[in-house]
Amino acid sequence: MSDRSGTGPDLERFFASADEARSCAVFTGAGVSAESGVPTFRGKEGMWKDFKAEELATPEAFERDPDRVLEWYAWRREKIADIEPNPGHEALARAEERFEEFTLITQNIDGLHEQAGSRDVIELHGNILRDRCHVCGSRRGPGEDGPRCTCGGRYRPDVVWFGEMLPQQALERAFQAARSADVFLSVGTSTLVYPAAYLPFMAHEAGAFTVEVNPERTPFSDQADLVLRGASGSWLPRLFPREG
Ligand code: BJW
Ligand code: ZN
Repeated sequence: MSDRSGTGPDLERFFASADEARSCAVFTGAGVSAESGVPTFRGKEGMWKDFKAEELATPEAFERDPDRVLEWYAWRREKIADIEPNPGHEALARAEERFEEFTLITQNIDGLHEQAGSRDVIELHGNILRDRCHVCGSRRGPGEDGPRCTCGGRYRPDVVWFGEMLPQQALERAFQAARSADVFLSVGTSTLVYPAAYLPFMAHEAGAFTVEVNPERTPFSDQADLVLRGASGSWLPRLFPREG
């Protein structure tokens, strides 16, 4: 048995649903990495309080001033290089073992879920550690250098900018997981950026027991079956304790 002491009636509702559940899907945003020291996009501490998201994370910005955009990503890669997963990421890596079917869907581009040991992560917005050619789309991993691809196009981070399509297979798998989940958690996301933000609503619509973990209200808060206000690094280890 795992340790469920000190949980209270709210968490009992989660455990009752989780015990019955065959499938669980978890949807994460920048908030899960906040306690690792990665700034979020929006809100008080957001890294974009000095930049507008829409100003730098767009193909138009890159076409207008690639050096400026690449400089911003270089700065962010540097920031991410030294950080470690936190207890929230670790709890989600453990959660894989608890359900017959488990799907982790992230909007994050920092690779921290994989680093914490999650094995099958659906990355909806790409990964900052890879590059891809802005013209032909060919990808390259970390360590490969030079601004241009053999086709002559410029390399850019392999992430999804505003106005760009999400990777289609990843999005389809995520929609399918949200529709078929018995339990669905939405963690650390402002739930403002679409199409990813459809996921919790789809899960709710399809009848999942839905949980929101976030210190702040979001557009999904009113529909969630259970709202846990606070940091994911403290809630997730209580939802998915170490077996002991
Ligand atoms: C904590 C915490 C702690 C703090 N513990 N929690 C309707 C339908 C479809 C599309 C649209 C639509 N309306 C508009 C659109 C277009 C647009 C969009 O959604 N705009 C909205 C802003 C209105 N979407 C797109 O353009 C998407 N593409 C697309 O739709 O293609 C089809 C199309 C093409 C052309 C025209 C129209 C359609 C692409 C979206 C790509 C988003 N990319 C980014 C950048 C990635 C690269 C990079 O990192 O540089 O992805 S933007 C940024 O936002 C990033 C994030 O993944 C994403 C979501 O943010 P997230 O993760 O929720 O972070 P925050 O900061 O917003 O929130 C953090 C939360 O954590 C807060 O709630 C805190 O309270 C909480 N928190 N500490 C737990 N310790
Ligand atoms: Zn190319």
